[in-house]
Amino acid sequence: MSSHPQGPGRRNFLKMSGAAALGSPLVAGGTDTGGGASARPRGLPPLKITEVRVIVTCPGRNYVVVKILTNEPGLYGVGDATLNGRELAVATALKEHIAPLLIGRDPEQVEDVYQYLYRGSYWRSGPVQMTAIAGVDEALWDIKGKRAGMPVYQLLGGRTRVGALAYTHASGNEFSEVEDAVRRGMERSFKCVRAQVGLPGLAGTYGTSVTKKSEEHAGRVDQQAGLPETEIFEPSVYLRTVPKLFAHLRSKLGEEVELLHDTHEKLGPIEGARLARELEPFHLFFLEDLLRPEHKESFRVIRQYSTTPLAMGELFNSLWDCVPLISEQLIDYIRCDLGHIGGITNARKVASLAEAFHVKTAWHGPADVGPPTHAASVHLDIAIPNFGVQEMVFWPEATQEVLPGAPTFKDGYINVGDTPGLGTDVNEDAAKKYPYKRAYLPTARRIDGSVQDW
Ligand code: CS2
Ligand code: MG
Repeated sequence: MSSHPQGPGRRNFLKMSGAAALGSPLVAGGTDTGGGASARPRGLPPLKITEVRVIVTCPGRNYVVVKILTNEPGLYGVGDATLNGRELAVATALKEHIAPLLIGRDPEQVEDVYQYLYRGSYWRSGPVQMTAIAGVDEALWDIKGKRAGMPVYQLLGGRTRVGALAYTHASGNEFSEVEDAVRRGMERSFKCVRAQVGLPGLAGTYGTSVTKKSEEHAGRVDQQAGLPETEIFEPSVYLRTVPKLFAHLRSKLGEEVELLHDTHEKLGPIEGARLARELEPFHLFFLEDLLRPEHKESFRVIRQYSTTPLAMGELFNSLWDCVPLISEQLIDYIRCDLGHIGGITNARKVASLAEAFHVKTAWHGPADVGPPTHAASVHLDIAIPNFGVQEMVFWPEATQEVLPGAPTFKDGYINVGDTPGLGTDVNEDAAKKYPYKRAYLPTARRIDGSVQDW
């Protein structure tokens, strides 16, 4: 690798190449070691990435953590690169392909690193690559914040709100169980609760085949061993059941609590339209992921029939995945996962695109992405003008031990403090106590045995 073109070395290089005279950024053949930003403005010494550590750990469930170290003693950043059920694919991409590209680079050139990793690999997008990039991106924003002595939300423009309106999960196999779970959420001060119910006669369905504590940990923390479970799903049973659940909840809980529901990409367009229409009287905050991510144009069918607010996006991996739904105003909430769409650098572009089309954000925030991604989401939530709602979880003790500093919850809002950077960290010694366990997401089939989206 040639020397890094920052500081005096870079100035000499520009003189030699004549690029300085043209005022143009660095353009030269040979090894790419960094972008073309001008000389360091604040008189700070040049910063270089010296090491990239990829830490795989399972404090209750698997997490992939990226720790980026610099030549400034003690200055490092931490990001989360967890992709549920495909953790080692991301860890390998990071270790084998991405880490070598980062050594010697200026960690402050966050956008340039993002562009270089996204477009520079030629093979672009996809969940594995974009989760790996997100881990790097979060770590770089963390470094930038620490170096500036500011929390990341300050670097994004400063606070626009006191905290981020949060939602929790409630589920059960009977309507009364779901009702009790929503009540527990409300007692805990949540103003918004997502409600999921089991389907009569079918073994488990998304969001319900979990322990009674599901609303607290919002994930399959107890179900991550061995090979994937298979759930059974039938659209007709689902379509008959869900409107009755919300009729029950509204009659018992009144109008005030905001209710949400996640279809988890299971329906076809006319089924989705029927559900959205039948749920209208119950005034959902939003109805999430009605259709598979491939079928963006089919959201037109749903819009034609219903005024139920729609959310979509946790399976999107690029800015361009979001463009059709946002620019045609086919959804009301874009809910990409910062950890799967390349981190803060890309998500803030998604948010700005959405702002121009009356679309709000609702970043994905389940237990299967780690605390640094949750923190990154909240830093963005409290800095942008078009924030909608933030999905959140409470972390088990073991996760807090390994990945301390997650955002905090109070009076219905999730928040980050004023610690410079993202505010999250990794305890590498504690991480070693919890080795990786192979784990899969569940899969699903129809009653006739054919494959169904889970
Ligand atoms: C989800 C997730 O939180 C949500 O809205 O749809 O629970 C999703 O199933 C998981 O993140 C998959 O790993
Ligand atoms: Mg979802």
